[in-house]
Amino acid sequence: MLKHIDHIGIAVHSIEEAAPLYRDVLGLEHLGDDVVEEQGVRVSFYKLGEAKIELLEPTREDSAVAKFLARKGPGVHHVAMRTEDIKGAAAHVADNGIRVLYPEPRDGAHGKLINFLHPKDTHGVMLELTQRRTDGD
Ligand code: CMX
Repeated sequence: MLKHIDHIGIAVHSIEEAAPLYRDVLGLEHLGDDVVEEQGVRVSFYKLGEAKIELLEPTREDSAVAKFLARKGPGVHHVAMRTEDIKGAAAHVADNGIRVLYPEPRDGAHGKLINFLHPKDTHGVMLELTQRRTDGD
């Protein structure tokens, strides 16, 4: 059902301030940036093997990431797991009593389909399901 970790999302106040650690000190390749208006975030991706680090900076005060930062401060916001069948994976999880946040997958960064499992049902770490639309990454 799940292939591998796609990325780890880290909430930060400023990508500009956080990026030098990942890019320059840790030496991770910068894969690109995106803005996901629906989620109220600007994101920046760094390659780590077949997985990525995703820095998340809020673009508006009412976004989930802004709320997270206000409540907890910077830190791990979610772990994303790649699947080739996001609807099937979400249905399976929901059948097992875990809250899936969206009835249908939504658009994420770089055109991926995304959905989330409620962190209160997943031992405190929010899990994201993600599916590529094409062979691109
Ligand atoms: N990880 C772990 N716990 C989290 C969390 C997260 N990412 N987000 C919220 N929580 C916890 C809070 O700490 C809080 O716990 P306590 O009550 O024990 O303090 C509880 O959940 C409720 O927090 P809240 O701030 O009141 O948040 P809401 O209930 O309004 O919303 C959630 C929580 C998960 C439904 C909402 O954040 C959501 O819809 N998330 C999915 C969308 C998202 O996160 N988008 C950003 C990423 C986009 C991307 O990667 O492209």
